[in-house]
Amino acid sequence: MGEGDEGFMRRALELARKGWGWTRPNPLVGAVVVKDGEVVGEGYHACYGGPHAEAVALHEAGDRARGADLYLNLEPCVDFPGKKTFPCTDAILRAGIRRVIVATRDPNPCVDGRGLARLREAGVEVVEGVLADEARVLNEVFFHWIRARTPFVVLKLGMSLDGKIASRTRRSRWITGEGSRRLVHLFRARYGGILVGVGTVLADDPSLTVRGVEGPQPLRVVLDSEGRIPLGAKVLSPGARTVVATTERMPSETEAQLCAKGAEVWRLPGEGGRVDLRELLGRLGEETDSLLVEGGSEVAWSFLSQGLVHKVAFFYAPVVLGGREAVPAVGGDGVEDPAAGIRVRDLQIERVGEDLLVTGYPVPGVPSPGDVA
Ligand code: AOF
Ligand code: ZN
Repeated sequence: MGEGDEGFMRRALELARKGWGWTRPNPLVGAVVVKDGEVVGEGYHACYGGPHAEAVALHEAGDRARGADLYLNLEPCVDFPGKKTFPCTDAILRAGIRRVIVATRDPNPCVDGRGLARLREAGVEVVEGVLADEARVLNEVFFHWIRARTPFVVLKLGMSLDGKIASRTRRSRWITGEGSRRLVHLFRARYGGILVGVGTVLADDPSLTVRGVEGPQPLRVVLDSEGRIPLGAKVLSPGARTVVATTERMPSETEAQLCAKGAEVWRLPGEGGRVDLRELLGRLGEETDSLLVEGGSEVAWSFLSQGLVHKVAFFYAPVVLGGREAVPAVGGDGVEDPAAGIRVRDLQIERVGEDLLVTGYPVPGVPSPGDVA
């Protein structure tokens, strides 16, 4: 590994982040061309269907790319059926790059090492694994979706310090602060879909749109197995697509009314009268790469207990609500034995204004019998 490799890779990651929200289901990719220790070209993948990071950076570098080093947070692509752009591996060879430094391989089964192999065969020096962990976290959505073809699921909950998402009067506004709410809008722009249970629609009437930050509007999804969603709900307002995920229990009249309001009704198989979440995720995976689950507490437990959450983002406000009738962040039956609790790995803590944001990755363990909702 050369001296400045990490520094230039850090720059590639920084550039990649500029595509935040616009590239899905493509990854975030940044590229830096370095000649004699100096940056001569930079680029990033700015939007889905647009030029790849390498193409932009090599174009900027022009002739100076000959004999230069190229830093990439992701392995360059090769050709495959249905591809929208010229393969970057070929562009790199044509430009006469001498050394390619990548953070990670591209897990796309159509690429998966072929890009690097091709470069090596052509005599280009390839270095792998520089800032690999950072690069994998940056593209955790892509790394999941491209292989599983189901959305990467993030469970986001805003709660009091004592873990309540609503007081005993069911009121939930506003427990977390301004900074947290802003960050939630950034999340909504980053992830392709937002899901809530109909209970949340009835209690809070959220519109589930992105406001105050740059980004595309996510697909709004309401879990509503019986069709209780009010026709005047804000989530049905124009401005973003809305899917109401339901079962055969929704009256066809309700379905017709919802469709007339522009919503899409998905009738899915039921599990004990509730929408089968695996079926829902399978179908959502055809529409988007990621899903932000925003509650409420029953929905949170349903996803968690079935091992369907990839990442949690819990916001804690510096306030205690108390009350045995208050709404806990995660409801359902919970586990009987604390040893059967859902472990969360790689916890990270951040301050967001006065609040704390805790993120981590639930470990897909096997819950003991009787502990599954
Ligand atoms: C790169 N550089 O900037 C990106 C890559 O349909 P296309 O042509 O846009 O190709 C999409 C695939 O290319 C995507 O699934 C992923 O494997 C890779 N993304 N590769 O070399 C980039 N965005
Ligand atoms: Zn490419």
